[in-house]
Amino acid sequence: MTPVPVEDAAVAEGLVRMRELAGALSDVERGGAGLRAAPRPSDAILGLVGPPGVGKSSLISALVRRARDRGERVVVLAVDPSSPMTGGALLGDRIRLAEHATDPGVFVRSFASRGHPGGLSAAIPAAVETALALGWDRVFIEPVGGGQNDVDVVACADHVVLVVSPESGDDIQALKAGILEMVDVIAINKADRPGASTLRTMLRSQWRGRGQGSIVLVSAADGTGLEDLDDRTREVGDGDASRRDAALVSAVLNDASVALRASLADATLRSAVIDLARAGDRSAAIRHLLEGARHA
Ligand SMILES: Nc1nc2c(ncn2[C@@H]2O[C@H](COP(=O)(O)OP(=O)(O)OP(=O)(O)O)[C@@H](O)[C@H]2O)c(=O)[nH]1
Ligand SMILES: [Mg+2]
Repeated sequence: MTPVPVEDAAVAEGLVRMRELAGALSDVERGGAGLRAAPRPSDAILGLVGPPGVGKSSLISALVRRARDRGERVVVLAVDPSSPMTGGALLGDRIRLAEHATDPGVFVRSFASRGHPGGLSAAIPAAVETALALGWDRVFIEPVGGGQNDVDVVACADHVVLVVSPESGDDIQALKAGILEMVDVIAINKADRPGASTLRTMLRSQWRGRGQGSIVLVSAADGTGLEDLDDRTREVGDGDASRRDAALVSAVLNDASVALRASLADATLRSAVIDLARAGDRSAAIRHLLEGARHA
């Protein structure tokens, strides 16, 4: 291989750090435990969740720009549920983040859950901790495909922003139940388009129990509100433990359901569970299933 010429030592050091992180993340992706960060700031991990096309990647790109201006080294993880349907979305993420492609202080990785023993909820924290342990300052996470991925991201992020846009009215109704209670800030992106303030009014009434100031109007396109959003996502506080606990419980329940479903691949267990359920004894069926899964 021809050596890559680099103009100065700082760039060379940056490339070495990138390679180190790339290798460590590949290890995590293969099911490795990863590294554990020493005590770290409680605002290092930012998750951006929300319906497709609302501008999550564009906002991340803008927030990355601000972080770079502060001298922080940044990792962006696009979390891929490994469905063939998401190929286009990941390509879109790459394009949105292209302005940072030659910056050795920005590492972008699409993180696939395929084959990971614990599913996404185990892979994401390991990847994030590994990045922080290797000295990267901030991690942005964008789940692709929503649903359970959103919850898994909420469970490991210090701050979570729900991104919506004036066009996403229907998608907001369809958000995974409870996700609204799990986010710290709602960013209404594309505020340069009509309908943003109407949406804010609607969300204010829907999003009870939170400070109304936590709904911000932003535009990744013209820069409106970015400073405000950046400040809110870096406010160091105690963190909302209840929010994270709720997401963790939801993530564990999801993993449990995946594991129970997998254990039903055993034909004997499956027919025993069906027999009990058919006989009307649902709780016996559940007990039998749990017991069977434990020995699987
Ligand atoms: N008008 C306007 N368009 C925007 C803004 N932010 C993003 N867009 C556009 O919205 C489209 C989707 O942006 P992305 O950043 O890819 O959105 P996303 O939420 O990451 O999309 P997925 O990853 O596919 O779910 C792109 O065409 C962007 O150029 C904004 O503030 N204003
Ligand atoms: Mg995106």
